[in-house]
Amino acid sequence: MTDTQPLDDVSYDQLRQLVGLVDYDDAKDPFPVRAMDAVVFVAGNATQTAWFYQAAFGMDLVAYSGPETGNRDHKAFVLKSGSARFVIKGGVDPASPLLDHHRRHGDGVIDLALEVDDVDRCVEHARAQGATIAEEPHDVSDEHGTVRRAAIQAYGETLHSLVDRSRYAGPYLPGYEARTPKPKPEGAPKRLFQAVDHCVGNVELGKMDYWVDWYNRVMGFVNMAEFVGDDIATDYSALMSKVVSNGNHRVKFPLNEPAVSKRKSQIDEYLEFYAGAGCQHIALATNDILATIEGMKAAGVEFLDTPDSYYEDPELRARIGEVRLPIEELQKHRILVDRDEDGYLLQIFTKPIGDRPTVFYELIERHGSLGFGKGNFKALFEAIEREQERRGNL
Ligand code: TYF
Ligand code: FE
Repeated sequence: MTDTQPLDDVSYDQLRQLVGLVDYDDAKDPFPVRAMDAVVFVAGNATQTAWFYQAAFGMDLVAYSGPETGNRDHKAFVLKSGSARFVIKGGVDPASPLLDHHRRHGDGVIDLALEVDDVDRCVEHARAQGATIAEEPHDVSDEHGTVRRAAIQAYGETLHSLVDRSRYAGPYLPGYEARTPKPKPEGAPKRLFQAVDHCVGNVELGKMDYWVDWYNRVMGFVNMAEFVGDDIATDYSALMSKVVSNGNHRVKFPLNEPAVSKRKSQIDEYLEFYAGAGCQHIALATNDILATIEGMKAAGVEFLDTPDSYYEDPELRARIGEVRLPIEELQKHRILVDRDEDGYLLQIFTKPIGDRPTVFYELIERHGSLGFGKGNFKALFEAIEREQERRGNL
């Protein structure tokens, strides 16, 4: 498997910096994963949600499936930004299973689809490790070629589709028709982000280690160094967190569980409103976080606030040292900074983007750091709790 192949017009070297890749030889990997294939969402109104991702996240509509293309069950919009692909689905037929899913969970992620070279080999390994196979390996074909796919059941009702598109030249999957993206307004950046950096799962109390072990065994994922342990959990975070990733860190899945604390954990709020375990946030990698935030803010996207005291703290200033942007600029946009032994990162978080207080986004600009912003956990969790309080859920 050539892990150095470029994804669309984002080169391997750009990705290395954007999402923090490490060198890795997957010759002995029982379940080699190339990249995220897509983040698949269900929305109460996919037609309008697809519009949101174009207008506010600057994504390009590249493919479509729906009643007009012979799909009577649902509409599906395929959106791209660099190497990141989102698919937004919404039920059309009143009997569509997507509508039942939406009734239970609201807008959310139904599938974190993974691109693999050998679907059958991955499924056999997963089966031997006791995973539930939601969809057995099979071919789907059209005039553009053949895709081999399968799906594994992960936390809650979340799936991991496994997709081998090496024999396929169509715009997404068989059954989808290509769409020509709308031209961008004059002067608008080509795109607001280039890649999916990580996708976080919230699981029930006491289940984090089960799912870490599941990713280790079933998908051969390795544990990353960054985590929120007992010590931090009881002090202020109200959550515990561990991170698993594929060998070269292209695919990173942090997993959170609520911690028992004085107040209701933000993870409990999610589990209550999502009605179970599910994907909590998706981090999008950008090489110009300022332009990304400005573009999204202009379209009405709301970000978490960070108090001025964060930027005025001399300890923070000493710890972060020199970064690409002046501190005044970071403060103006409430951008968080963290530095570790490998480098630094800039990050910011949106408020939940739907009606339920569940799914939100992170924007991350990495400069060497392979972490997740551990130094910002306190400021971030306090900001999340302020929002939780405004919703009356603390
Ligand atoms: O993905 C991460 O680990 C960071 C921090 O509920 C984080 O983005 C962790 C848990 C959480 C929100 C953010
Ligand atoms: Fe994150």
